[in-house]
Amino acid sequence: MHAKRATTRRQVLKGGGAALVGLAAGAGTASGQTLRTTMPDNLARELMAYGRRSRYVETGRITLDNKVNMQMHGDPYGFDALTPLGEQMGIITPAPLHFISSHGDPPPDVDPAKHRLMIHGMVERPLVFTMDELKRLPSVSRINFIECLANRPQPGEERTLEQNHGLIGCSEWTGVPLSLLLKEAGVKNGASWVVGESLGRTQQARSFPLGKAMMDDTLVAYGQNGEPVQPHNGYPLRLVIPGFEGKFQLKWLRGIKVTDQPYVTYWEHSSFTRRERSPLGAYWEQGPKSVITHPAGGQRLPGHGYFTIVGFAWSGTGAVSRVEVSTDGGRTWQNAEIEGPALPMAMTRFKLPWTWDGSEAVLQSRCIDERGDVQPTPEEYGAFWGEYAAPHGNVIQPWRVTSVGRVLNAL
Ligand SMILES: Nc1nc2c(c(=O)[nH]1)N[C@H]1C(S)=C(S)[C@@H](COP(=O)(O)O)O[C@H]1N2
Ligand SMILES: [Mo]
Repeated sequence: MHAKRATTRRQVLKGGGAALVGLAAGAGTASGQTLRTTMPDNLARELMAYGRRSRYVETGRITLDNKVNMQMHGDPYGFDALTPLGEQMGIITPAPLHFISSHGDPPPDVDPAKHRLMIHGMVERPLVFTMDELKRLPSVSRINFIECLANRPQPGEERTLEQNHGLIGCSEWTGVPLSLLLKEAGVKNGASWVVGESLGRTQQARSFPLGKAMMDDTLVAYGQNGEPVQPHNGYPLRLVIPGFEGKFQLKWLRGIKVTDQPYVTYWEHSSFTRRERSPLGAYWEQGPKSVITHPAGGQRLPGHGYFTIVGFAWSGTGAVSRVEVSTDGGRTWQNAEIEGPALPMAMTRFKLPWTWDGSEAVLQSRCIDERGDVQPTPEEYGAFWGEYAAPHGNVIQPWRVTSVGRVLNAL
């Protein structure tokens, strides 16, 4: 058993792994590492009831100040923070690192014992649920991304990966299908929309089509990655509407009103609407999109040689079927390898080995989803939407690696 493993490793280093030579520090120099060391006792105890990261890990969300919020949403009172995408491993965004996009006010401070969800409006039997009652119903767990529609890459050499793409996160959400609650309440004939209503100082509401609410993927979620949804992400209850723009996925959910028209509430039209293409200005589903997260804008390569290009792809209409990567500014494209599952409406990880020869290079990726939709170039996108800064900037993101290893936004 041991002998076999050793052979395999030797083969890798000798054969296909030739490119890797020069990466490792060299045998016999596990430099600086102390073998017999322990964490202080009290720290070790502290980490037992509820774990924390190693004290050497400092990855954090990139919080945006109110000036940026003012520019982004015209809202000086919002709470917004970006997912540190460049540090994410695998497809799940740890809940403490999931981006935050909140308008108007901080999260409400909700006692779950007092929380209620009301299903009302055009229904036969209005219903009120406690959290305990919701948890008694059959639950569903699903891995889905949530992306803010303001997540669009913008030009500017210095713009980083996170500045252009950090308003996305992917969690395993656990809850009850909204359709189950609506069926229980009995939707009346003529109903066509639902309006989600939230707690909080500004008591925001969002309208979305009843058709999506009745699909079994729309959840009233109380769980995020195996524990209660975090306060900034909607504790104790939020809507998860897979594939739809983030703005619909209401946090701190307290009501679902069934109606025969969209309400176009203040928070729906103030910072989100573009009336050119649809009356609500909504595009609903996020288009096929991808981004290389290493090497990516704001990063620096330590020197030439072997690298693994990694990134994420996703689509609001289903699963990612293929990701192509170009390392020569879009002249040629190669199929990237999908790492881990490619789930519908979930972040999907891709990778491609790359040896950087030290000369300037432009790296980019494009996503093809299961419907066959292809992530557009900025030119294709502009031709369709009429303006580059239209909603859903799902354009291809090129990164330029300079000869000294700086990685710059090449849009
Ligand atoms: N009640 C309430 N729900 C809300 C918002 C809000 O400001 N208030 N922001 C919306 C927007 S614009 C987005 S992009 C998503 C972001 O979800 P997250 O903060 O959990 O990442 O929540 C949506 N739900
Ligand atoms: Mo958002």
